[in-house]
Amino acid sequence: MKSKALMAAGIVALAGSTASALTLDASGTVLDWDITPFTGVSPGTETHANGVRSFYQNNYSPISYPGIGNVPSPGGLVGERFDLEEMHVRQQGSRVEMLLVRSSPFSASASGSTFLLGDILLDSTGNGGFDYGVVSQNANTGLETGGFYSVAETARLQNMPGSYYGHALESEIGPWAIASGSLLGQEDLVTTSCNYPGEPNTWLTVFAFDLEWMAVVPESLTFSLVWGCGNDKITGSFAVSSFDSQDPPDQPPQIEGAIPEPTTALLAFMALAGGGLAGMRRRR
Ligand SMILES: [Ca+2]
Ligand SMILES: [Ca+2]
Ligand SMILES: [Ca+2]
Repeated sequence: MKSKALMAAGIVALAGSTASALTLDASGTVLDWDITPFTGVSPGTETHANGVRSFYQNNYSPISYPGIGNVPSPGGLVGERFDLEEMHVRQQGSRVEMLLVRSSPFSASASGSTFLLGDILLDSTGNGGFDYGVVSQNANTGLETGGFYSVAETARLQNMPGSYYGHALESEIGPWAIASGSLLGQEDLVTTSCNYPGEPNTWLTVFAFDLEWMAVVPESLTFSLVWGCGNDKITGSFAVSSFDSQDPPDQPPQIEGAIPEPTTALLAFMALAGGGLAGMRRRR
């Protein structure tokens, strides 16, 4: 027990303002999440035994585009470029993390335009409006990458050739980014890429925020994320669990037995080795 405590302390000492690990094994399984992309039924949702709620929307769009239906616009190989494929959400204490799986990094081009991956927009009251959000990239509207904002104003889709800006579908697609708001907290994003069978060049990013940054902890959160062109959207709702608000935000929640020992040991080894873990934050 003593050595375990020391290892945990070592990991915490490395903690910065970054999201959790994004380490994949040879089969592309995200170790810290026990999630293997492209193994769920799409479209569909599933809550895993470890509490991770998964929204599978690979090769699917909740928007029915003219002529092609519920697939990323403009369909085919070019539509795949904008495919927002999976969203996995979990809560550990007051901390919420979202793992996004998609076909392009933070920008993709079509019709001579470069489109940007939108911000994560959160509806905390279930009325369809967006109250909070996490900024995907400063390039969107100039806000802090990884910043958690209360939303004053949202931004419409990018007004460029190839975009659904001004199209009859724009309101259904919804806003693209946070235009203005108040910065409540910040986490670095963690991103990696991997080739999966039939889905090469897949990008994975973990976004994170703390529920205690919000004025009122909601009962549920609806996540929404679109590309600047509106060519795909991923959305889903997550039920928020109660937690001990006495936990200091920087203290990892004590979830006995929730984490398999080999994972902890591996992470401790990696932390000691110092390999690329400057940005790693453990919330054990
Ligand atoms: Ca796909
Ligand atoms: Ca999709
Ligand atoms: Ca893909």
